[in-house]
Amino acid sequence: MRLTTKNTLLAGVLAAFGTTAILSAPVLAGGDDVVVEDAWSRASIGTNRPGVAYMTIRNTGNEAVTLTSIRTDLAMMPEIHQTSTNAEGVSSMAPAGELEIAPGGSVALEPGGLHAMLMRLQRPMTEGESFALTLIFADGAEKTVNIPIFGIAARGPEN
Ligand SMILES: [Cu+2]
Repeated sequence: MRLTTKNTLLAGVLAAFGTTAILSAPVLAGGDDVVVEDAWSRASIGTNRPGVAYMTIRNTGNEAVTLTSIRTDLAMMPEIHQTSTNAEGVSSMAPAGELEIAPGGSVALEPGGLHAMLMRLQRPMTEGESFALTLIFADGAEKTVNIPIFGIAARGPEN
């Protein structure tokens, strides 16, 4: 009986908003519109040093998406970092903050630039294995990708 009442109420709400409004409502569009390409990472030596992962994150939707954080069982403190090089040629890195990706745009995490820093590794990153990493967007959407682990000297996704 309760279910019937609830369904009747829902039907009323749907009717009130109209079909068009329902169809165009972006329900957690961030995750569905995001495509991740060329994800890769390098093997680590033990767990004392942070790991790193790279990928291209593409927004195929019609609205900007904002990547706010990342999560993985592999590391307790995963974070998007930006590497920059100063006038003296000394490079350093810092948290990149939120990354907005325009409709049809993409952001590349690659050596020397943005990267997923995997701090406080929970286990070594072993060549030939892979791990899951979840991208978390401002609207609450999540996208989990499987990232292959290449050799310790790998330089790109083709390794
Ligand atoms: Cu870093």
